[in-house]
Amino acid sequence: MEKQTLPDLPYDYAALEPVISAQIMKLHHKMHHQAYVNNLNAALEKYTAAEAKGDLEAMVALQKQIRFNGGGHINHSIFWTNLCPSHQGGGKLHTGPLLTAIEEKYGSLETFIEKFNAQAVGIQGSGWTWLGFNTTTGHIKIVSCSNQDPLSTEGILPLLGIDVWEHAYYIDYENRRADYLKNIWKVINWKNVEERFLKART
Ligand code: MN3
Repeated sequence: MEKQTLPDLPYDYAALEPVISAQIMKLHHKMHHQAYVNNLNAALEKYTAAEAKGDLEAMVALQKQIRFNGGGHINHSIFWTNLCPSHQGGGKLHTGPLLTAIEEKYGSLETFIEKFNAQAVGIQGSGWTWLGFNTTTGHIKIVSCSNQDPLSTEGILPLLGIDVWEHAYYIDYENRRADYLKNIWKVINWKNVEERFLKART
């Protein structure tokens, strides 16, 4: 298997200020995400070796590490593209099929954001809240996942994920997770979320 690599951010580290500081973005991308990639590659290498030896116990034991670090890599790779500076359109969703789907299900974008934030504030410990697309029902859904569990393992396609691990906000917001969640909507790349929605719907 080819080595996994850290994707570049589609904007500068300071581009999301003042909602998310350059300091957080740099640490989060260069240190945290990079660590998930490194640990994933190490675990996959061990897995390949165990598989070659037919060591089933070692293969099973490695699955926790692969899930955690692979999930971290998958989730952050989506998260970076879900964000964009406000001067490049971040935070703006005025029309289109995604807004229609949100309004059909939640009444309004504001109500959707309230419900999403209520779930995200309530996550105990570390995790993510997602807007996902359930391919079985054909509907969008707000779902929370613990740790780095990827939403796709729930059978739901990820459209928009918000990282509520403390490393995502603590330097800027300290213990005020609710303030981080209130502000992050100013830098949501709705164009990216809508592209994911249209792709998921087909
Ligand atoms: Mn994170």
